[in-house]
Amino acid sequence: MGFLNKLKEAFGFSADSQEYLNGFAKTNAALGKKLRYITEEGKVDGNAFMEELMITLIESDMGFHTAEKVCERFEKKAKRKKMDTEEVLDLLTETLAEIYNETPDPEIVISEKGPTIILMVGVNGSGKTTTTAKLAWRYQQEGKRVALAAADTFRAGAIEQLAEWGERLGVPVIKGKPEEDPSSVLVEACRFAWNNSIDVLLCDTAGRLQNKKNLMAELSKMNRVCAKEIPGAPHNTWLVLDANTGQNGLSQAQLFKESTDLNGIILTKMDGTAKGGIVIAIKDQLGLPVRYLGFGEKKEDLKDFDLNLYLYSIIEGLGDDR
Ligand SMILES: Nc1nc2c(ncn2[C@@H]2O[C@H](COP(=O)(O)OP(=O)(O)OP(=O)(O)O)[C@@H](O)[C@H]2O)c(=O)[nH]1
Ligand SMILES: [Mg+2]
Repeated sequence: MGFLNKLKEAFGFSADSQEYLNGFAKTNAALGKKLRYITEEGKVDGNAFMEELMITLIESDMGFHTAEKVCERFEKKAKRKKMDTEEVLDLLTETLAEIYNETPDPEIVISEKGPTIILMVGVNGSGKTTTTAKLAWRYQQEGKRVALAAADTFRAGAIEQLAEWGERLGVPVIKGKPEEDPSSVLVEACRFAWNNSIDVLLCDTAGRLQNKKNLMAELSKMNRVCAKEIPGAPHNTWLVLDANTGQNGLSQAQLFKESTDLNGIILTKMDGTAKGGIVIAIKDQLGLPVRYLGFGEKKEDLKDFDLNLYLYSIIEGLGDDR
């Protein structure tokens, strides 16, 4: 059985299949459908095909280095065999999976004793606050006791934005005052979580643009105060990235990675972009796992990242024009 057929089976059984198909429709048009077109029309011979493949991968935002790696691996596996469209797409999908799986994704850290603290970081407008709320809802669905820390004391209206979500979801929100030191909000939130047997404390932070030195100083202070309150905290620090920012997002991720101990990426606004290739670039270039994908603005629109669903959606997609 071909690789894509195996994925198709997994796909049929998943509850998230439709969201993935819709969310990745644009990437599928720019990547899977385009490659199908190139191979079906017999427009290209070996070298020209490799060039087209490289361009298509770069256009899907896989970035130059990762795209080059994919092409090299693909060429090596193909061994100049004449392949039909299905075989080309099959081999390509297998190559992408191999590159993603080169380093295993570590598990999400759950605190053994006391609340699990999750810090949400990222530049402004990336979707931190919305994603914090979506995660709160997800953990609630799992029967966990959740609290939120509104540690964005920088942007006007940020505290109210999170407080509104808290009210809608029925989740307590520990609020700071505008311009208060975000670290002092975190201390208060950690104490609240500890004293109220909270399972998961999600901390929304400010998305101000800053240089590496200031970012490092702010994040290391937040880390220090959390660790003082709760052993091992923050247990997870997740970078929220707007998928539309593409390669620019990758440099943002690099800056955050150098500034703090990131252990996951959340890609938001996947629903509006053809740049789905960024997932492979992030894993390949930064070695960081993609934890969740944001497919919309509602609380239900956050899905676990699943490599099989992702690959099937970007390469095969809805298949409606076949
Ligand atoms: N379509 C879509 N919109 C999203 C998604 N995630 C967030 N948004 C929207 O993006 C906008 C910014 O989201 P916020 O959650 O406020 O972003 P933020 O990172 O907290 O922004 P700052 O607090 O200013 O740093 C809002 O209008 C959200 O509704 C997503 O997955 N898909
Ligand atoms: Mg925010």
